Amino acid sequence: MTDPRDHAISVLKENDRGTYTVPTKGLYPFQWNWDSCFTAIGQAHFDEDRAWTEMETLFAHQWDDGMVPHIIFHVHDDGYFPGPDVWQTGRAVRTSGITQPAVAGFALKRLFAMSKDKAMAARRARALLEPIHRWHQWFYTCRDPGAEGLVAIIHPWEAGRDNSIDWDEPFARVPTDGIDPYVRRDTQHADPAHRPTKEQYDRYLWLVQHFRALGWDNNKLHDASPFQVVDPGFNAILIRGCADLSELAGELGAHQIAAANRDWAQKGVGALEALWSEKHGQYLCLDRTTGTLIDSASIGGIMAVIANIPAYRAAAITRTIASEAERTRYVVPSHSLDDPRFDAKRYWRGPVWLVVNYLIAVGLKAAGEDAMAEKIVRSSLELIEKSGFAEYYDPLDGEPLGGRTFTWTAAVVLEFLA
Ligand code: 9WN
Repeated sequence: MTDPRDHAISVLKENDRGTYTVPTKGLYPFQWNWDSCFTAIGQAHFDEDRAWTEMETLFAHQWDDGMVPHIIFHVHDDGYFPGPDVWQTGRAVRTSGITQPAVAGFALKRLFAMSKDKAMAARRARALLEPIHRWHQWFYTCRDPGAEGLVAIIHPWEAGRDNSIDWDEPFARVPTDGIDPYVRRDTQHADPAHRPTKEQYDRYLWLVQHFRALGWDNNKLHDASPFQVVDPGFNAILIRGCADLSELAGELGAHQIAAANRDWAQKGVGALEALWSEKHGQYLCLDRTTGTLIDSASIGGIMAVIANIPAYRAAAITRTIASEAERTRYVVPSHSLDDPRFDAKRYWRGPVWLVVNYLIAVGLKAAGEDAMAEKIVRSSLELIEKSGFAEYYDPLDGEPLGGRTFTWTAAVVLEFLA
């Protein structure tokens, strides 16, 4: 194999479409929200200007209400389903109608910290402060109507962990009647045994049609959704995004943005406590429609270390990862091996995702858990040496799974090597 750094850069360049980057050719031919934020961090290692452009393109497609969509369909491509004709969100440049984890605040601060051209960075960062702030505000207005300090996702695709075991219970309440006939494309690019099931796709589609019938009106969608889940990982990313945006805004003189985001971050960290499970040694998802914690120990409750959680919580999470590591060759599996539903090869039900490893390693390092952070970085680099820049990997044997030549995998490898 060529030098991993050179290889990672070549993957990012291969998937670069000029002003945005596709996650991988074929399987995902458009721009995805959280992928783009990680991509920008990767690009900042070799092309600062291009890194800022990646973020700017994403925010150029922000909705008027503040939402930043999970997919931007810049070009026509039948290779992906569901495409813009299914979403029908009525935007000039077509987009999906749901969002994804709010990595942007974290990415912005990281880009600014890495920048060599500080004058350019300050100018471009300043222009992004307000849009990112508006997105955070949208979350706390539209997805936290009870002002609890935690937001709900209303579709599994929003979490970015599409078929996680976390959703099995609440997802069972989503009907499948009346969905339009459809043909999946993902299973033509990747092994169907490593992707979500047809039953899950039926429910994904039912929710899309339901929201579409409500005209994608975010004043209505949360309450009208039969699926409302408070995911600790999703919230932790948002909380970290608020904290980072607050710091950077303060540094750049945007004091109102700094204050509002500091408040959201503080309230969010406090509210996360209600999701802690002593039994599992990690956070769990909350089903907002029933008010109960979901008994499912996934990576969602581990990547919560990216928020500034108390050190004793980070220490407990480290012990939980260590216990999983005794039974897997590579860390961190996306679901606990204690759970009979664990599946080493099926997407978010067991495989290792390097982008999640990155968030966990960053969080653990900040909490002083250096040894585990380093173990995660080592394991990640072993995976790319053995199996290349895959979308995800079997934690037991390291088999590469899903798409190949994968953008965000390459992006975080540049961070691991830095
Ligand atoms: C649906 C692009 C995206 C990631 C998600 C991942 C997968 C899409 C899909 O690919 O989701 O958004 O069609 O499977 O689950 O996290 O952003 O890489």
